[in-house]
Amino acid sequence: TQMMQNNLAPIPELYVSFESAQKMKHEAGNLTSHDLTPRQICDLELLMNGGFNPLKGFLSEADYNGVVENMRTADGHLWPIPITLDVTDAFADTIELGQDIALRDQEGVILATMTVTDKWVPNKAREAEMVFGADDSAHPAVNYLHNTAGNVYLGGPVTGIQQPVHYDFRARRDTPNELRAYFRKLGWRKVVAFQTRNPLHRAHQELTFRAAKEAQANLLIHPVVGLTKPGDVDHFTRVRCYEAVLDQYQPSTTTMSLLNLAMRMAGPREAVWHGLIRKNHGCTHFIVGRDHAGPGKNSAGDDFYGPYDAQDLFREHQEEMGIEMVDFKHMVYVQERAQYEPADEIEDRDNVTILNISGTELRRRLQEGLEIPEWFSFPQVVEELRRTKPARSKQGFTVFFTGFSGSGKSTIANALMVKLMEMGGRPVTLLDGDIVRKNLSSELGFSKEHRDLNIRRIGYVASEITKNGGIAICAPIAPYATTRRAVREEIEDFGAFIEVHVATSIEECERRDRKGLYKLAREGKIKEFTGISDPYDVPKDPELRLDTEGQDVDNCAHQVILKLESMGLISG
Ligand code: PPS
Repeated sequence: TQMMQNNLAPIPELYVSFESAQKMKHEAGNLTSHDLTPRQICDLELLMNGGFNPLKGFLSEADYNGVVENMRTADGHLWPIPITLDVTDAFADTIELGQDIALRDQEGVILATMTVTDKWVPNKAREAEMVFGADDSAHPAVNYLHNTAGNVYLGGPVTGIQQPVHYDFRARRDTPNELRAYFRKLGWRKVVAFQTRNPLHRAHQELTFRAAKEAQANLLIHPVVGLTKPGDVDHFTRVRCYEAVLDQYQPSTTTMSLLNLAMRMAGPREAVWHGLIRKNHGCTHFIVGRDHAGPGKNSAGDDFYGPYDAQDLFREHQEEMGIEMVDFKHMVYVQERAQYEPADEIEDRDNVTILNISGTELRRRLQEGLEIPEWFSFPQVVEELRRTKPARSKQGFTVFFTGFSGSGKSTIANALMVKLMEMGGRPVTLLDGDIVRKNLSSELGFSKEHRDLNIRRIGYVASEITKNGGIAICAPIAPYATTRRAVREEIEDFGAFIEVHVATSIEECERRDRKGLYKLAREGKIKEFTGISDPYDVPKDPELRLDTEGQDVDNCAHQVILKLESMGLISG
C-alpha cells in the first residue's frame, strides 16, 4: 500500500451548466420550496460538489435502510452516514411523489431542485442505535435526530443550481475538484489529510508531521468549518489559529483547505465517512487518532465508543475505500527529550516525565486566565483563543431559574439581580416569566408549542446578552427538559449557563397560592396548569437546586452568588 497514488481525474458534480442554471432558477420560482436548515445546507453543498460521491441526492428509503443497517446504499456502495432531508409533517403532507421541489438557503436563494421519489417516516430509535451506537440523547446527533430533525424524510436526486454562498474565508474553501486540480498542478500524487474541529496545538502539529513522513506524502490540513460539536471553539477563531501556525509547515508540501461539513460525532462510522470524503477530495491517506469524532460521554457517564474503535472500522474498509489510514496513538510530551511521542512508544518510560494537558484542562485554564505552557501550544494560538474567550470573570453568563408557578423564582431572581448590580461590572437584565409574557410573548398561551416558543425567545435574548458580555437572569417555569437543553446549548456558545432549579414542591406552591391560580386550576378554570394538569420535567442535573422551604429569599439568592463565585464568574 506504500504504492497508493491518487487518481486526480475530476469527479462528478451535480451542478447543471451556467446557462441551464439561470433558466432553472427562473422556473424553480414556481415550485414548492423547502427552506434548508444549516445542517442540510452543509449536506447539500457536499452532495452537489462531489464531496459525497457516489450519492446523487438525499437518500431514498431503500438507500437509507441499507445505510442504517449495514453501511451500504441499495446498490452496494459503502456509505456509513444517512444523508437525509428531514421535513415537518405539515410540509410532507403537501408533497406528492414525483414532484420537483426547490431547495432554498436561509435567505431564500434557490440552491437546487430535488425530484421527490421517496417519502417516509423513519424509525429514529433504530437509526440512533445503528448509526450512533445508542438511542441516548446525550449524543449530540441523537439529540438532533429526536429534537431538531423533522418527522418525515424526503428522498430523491438533486440537481445543483449554485453553491451555497460563503462570505468568510472564501480563498480557503475548495471543492473536491478544485483540490484535485491543485494537487494535479503541483504533482502531489500522495496526500495525507488531517481532519480537525479543534485549534491546532503542538501535539497535532507533531502528529501531522509524523503522518506525512510515514506515508511519504504531502499534507492537507482539512478543518471542518460547517457544524461541529456543540460547545466547540467557533470556526472563525479556529481558522485564525490555523493561519497562525501554517508557517510552521513547509509550504511546498503542505496546504490547508476548509471543509463545510456538518459533523455527526459518530465515532467509527464517522471516521469511515471522513475517509470517503477525503478520497473524493483527492487524498490517498487519512489520519485517524485516538477517539476520532468522539461525542463525549453518554448519559451514564461512559464513553460512547472505545478509543480505537474508529481505527478498527476504518482498517476493515480501507481497501474498498481506496484511502489508507495513518493511525496514531495518543501523543504526549516527554519533558527530558523536549518532544512529543506516541503514548505507547515511549522508551525508558520510568525515567522520563510525561506531560499532557487534556481538552478539559485547557478550557479550564483559558476560563480562569491561567498560564498555558509553550510546550503545549503556540503563543499566537493561545493569544487568539484568549481574545475570543476572555477569562470567565469577564464573560457574560445566564442564570436560568426553573420551577413551578409560585415556587419563588421571580422573588429570588429579583434579589439576585440587585445583588449583582450592587457588585457592578456587567449590565444585568431580568427576563422574568410574567414580564416576558407581557412584552415578548404577549400572544402566547400555555400549550406545549407555545411554552416552547416562549422559552426559545427567552433563550435567544439571553444568548445575545451573554454574547455581548452581560448577565441575563431568566425566571420562567420552563417545564420541558429538551427545551431547556436547547437554550443551554445556544448560550454555552458564548458564556456559562447556570440552571437553578427552584425546587419548591407542588404541595407547598399550592398551599402558598400567592396569585390564587392553583385554586382556579383545581376548579378547572385554568387549563394546562403546570403541576396540576400539565407536566413538569424535574431538572436532573442543574448547576444548583434551591430548597426554599425553611430558607429565606436572601439566603437563596446568596447561594446563587456563591455558585457563581465557585465557577469563576464573579471575582472579588
Ligand atoms: S412557561 O411554561 O415557562 O412558558 O411559563 P411562564 O412563561 O413562566 O409563565 C408562567 C406564568 O404564567 C401564569 N400562568 C400559568 N402558569 C402555568 N400554567 C398555566 N396554565 C398558566 N396560566 C397562567 C403563572 O402566573 C406563571 O407565573 P409564575 O411567575 O411562574 O408564578
